[in-house]
Amino acid sequence: MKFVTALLLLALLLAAPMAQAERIAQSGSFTVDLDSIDRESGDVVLVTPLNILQNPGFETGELPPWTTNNWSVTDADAASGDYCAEDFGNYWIRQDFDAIDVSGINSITLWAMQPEAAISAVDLFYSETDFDEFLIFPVADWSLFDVTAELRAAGSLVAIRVFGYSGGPPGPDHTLIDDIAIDAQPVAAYEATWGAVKSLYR
Ligand SMILES: [Ca+2]
Repeated sequence: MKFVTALLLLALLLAAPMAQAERIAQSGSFTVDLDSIDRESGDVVLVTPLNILQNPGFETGELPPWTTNNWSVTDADAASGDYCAEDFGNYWIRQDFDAIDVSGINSITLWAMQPEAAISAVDLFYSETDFDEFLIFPVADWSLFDVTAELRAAGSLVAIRVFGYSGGPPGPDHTLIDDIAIDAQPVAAYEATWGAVKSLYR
């Protein structure tokens, strides 16, 4: 009996966060909290996109709002879409954003590739001057790096910065990145009343 109770408790503990994470769904340009759907009236709560970064996959074909001291956008070898960002040398690319409390951040991920399989430093900023720097190790194929564990337990994140590298093997010191994502808790944006629209057709 105790064993069954413990199993049930474990199942509940495991299911609770997963259920929460799975209740947000995307369809076309809509992101919706599934628990908010009123199937009678058609009312639903739309939520903001999860990624707080702008131009995360460089699909504008330009860098802004990313800033840099040498990176550029290229339409060769993108991880997804048509564009990615590339650099030759130990230079940085950075995006600043409205401060977000770390408790609201679900994950921080990026795609990276280096033909020479070298190193890439990543900085997470908590103020203009306060940041943590750590390394990821890109290889010659596009790979997904999850750096969520590098996030501090408390504080507010204000920027992310990624470096290329110089030195090592004799070839070009080439770094490419794409689809950088700081996924945050969705925030209810507004309530759409599709019921009112539907009633026009009855
Ligand atoms: Ca892209």
